[in-house]
Amino acid sequence: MPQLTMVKKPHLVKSILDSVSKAADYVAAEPGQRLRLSSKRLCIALPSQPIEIELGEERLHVQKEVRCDGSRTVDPPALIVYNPALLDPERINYSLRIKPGQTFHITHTEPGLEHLFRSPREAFRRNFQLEYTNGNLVFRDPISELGTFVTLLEHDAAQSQIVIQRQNMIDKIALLNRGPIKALPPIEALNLLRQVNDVLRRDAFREVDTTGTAGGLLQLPAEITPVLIGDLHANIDNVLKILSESAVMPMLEKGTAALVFLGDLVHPDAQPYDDMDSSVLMMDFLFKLKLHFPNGVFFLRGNHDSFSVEVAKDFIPQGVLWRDKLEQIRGKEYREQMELFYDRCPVVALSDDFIACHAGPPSNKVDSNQLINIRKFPDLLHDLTWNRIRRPGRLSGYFAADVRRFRKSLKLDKKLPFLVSHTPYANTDTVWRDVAGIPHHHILYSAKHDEFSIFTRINGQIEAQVYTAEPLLEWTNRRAGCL
Ligand SMILES: [Mn+2]
Repeated sequence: MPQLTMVKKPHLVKSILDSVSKAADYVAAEPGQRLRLSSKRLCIALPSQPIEIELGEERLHVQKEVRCDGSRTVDPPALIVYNPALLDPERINYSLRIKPGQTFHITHTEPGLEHLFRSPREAFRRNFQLEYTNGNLVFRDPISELGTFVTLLEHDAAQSQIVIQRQNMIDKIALLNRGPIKALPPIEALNLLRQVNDVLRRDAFREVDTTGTAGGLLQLPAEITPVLIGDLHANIDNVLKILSESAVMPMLEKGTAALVFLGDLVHPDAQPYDDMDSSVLMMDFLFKLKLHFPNGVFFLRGNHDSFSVEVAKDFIPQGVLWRDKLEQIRGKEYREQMELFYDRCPVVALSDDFIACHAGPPSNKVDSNQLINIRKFPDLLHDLTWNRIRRPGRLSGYFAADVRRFRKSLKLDKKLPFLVSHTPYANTDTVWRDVAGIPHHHILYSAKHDEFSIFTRINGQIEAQVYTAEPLLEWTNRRAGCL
């Protein structure tokens, strides 16, 4: 009813005007209209279309973040910022999220921001800011003589290139899995795991130990882009999110990227802790992935990748429950094969620009020969998969000197980034750079259900990428039914 709209509009404008500072110009932007940022602030109600920001030669797109199915992620939605010119099927691109209440400020001090631009120095000459509050976008560029323009694009955010690319990737995943992702029948599951264990015996990029089996050290060639994934704790949605993002799938297909899981693939870290079905689903899917990309998928061992009685959460003995569950649904041989799988997992990953393991540095000197022959050194294995960083209020745990010794004893550069998962350092965030003041030591966590982080190589640099979590299993399986 047009009359209703006519009556409502002034109120809408008024409420928006009330909610922003008087210094801002409220603009009812029309699609296609190119607005020049003057020294004043420019305010636009969050539109359903992406907005293009022109900063000289550089273009950024800002849009509300939508899921693969077009629905919004959270309410109010986060914004995603990316450079459409850098969306490339050959390399992983960087994107950034702005949550309600946050301000996006283009400045060289913001970690990772340079990866949004082809020539970041040019972009950093400006002082561009985007404030996202109360459903409004407030743009500001005090250095206006350089000419900064804002254009509302014609298409809906759900039809943007970045969303369509992700939908195509989900279709690829469904094809790879040959149908919906669900727990396999027992015989099929056993055959799959046996094949994976065969691959692991002579796994790529791992020098063999004295028994002739692939050793505990994964040495990833420098030309392969690593995608380092922290604890997942049976959160399959986050695996699907990582695989659907950017050029991960095309690069896996070409052999130019590799997934390196930093352990703790199983056992939920949120209630119900005793649910083992999600862990069964996770392993079935990851094993298929490993067989599909034998040289592109690697599982470092975590403390939860075990049937140990030591493994418990809130007094729930997840290790024992996991063993019993597998024996109950898949039989004794499957359980034994899973034990063999854990035994054959590497423990440390190394490349030219990072070293990574599940938990933390060992408490003693170590050389690469010991890492390769880790099965002979159970204490070393325990350290690398169980150690925790020393946190406020705790007396035990590793600290800066242990990290230094770890690098030094392996003759590594003292600035080589050392990445672990295992211990979320705080309740907020999912990545902690230079954690506890330890230089070049970072913790990432990939199991949370609202957001999570990975590390990857962007423009030749190991960098964290934060993603908003998204329930993708259902969408993937729905797409699988359509293919
Ligand atoms: Mn752990």
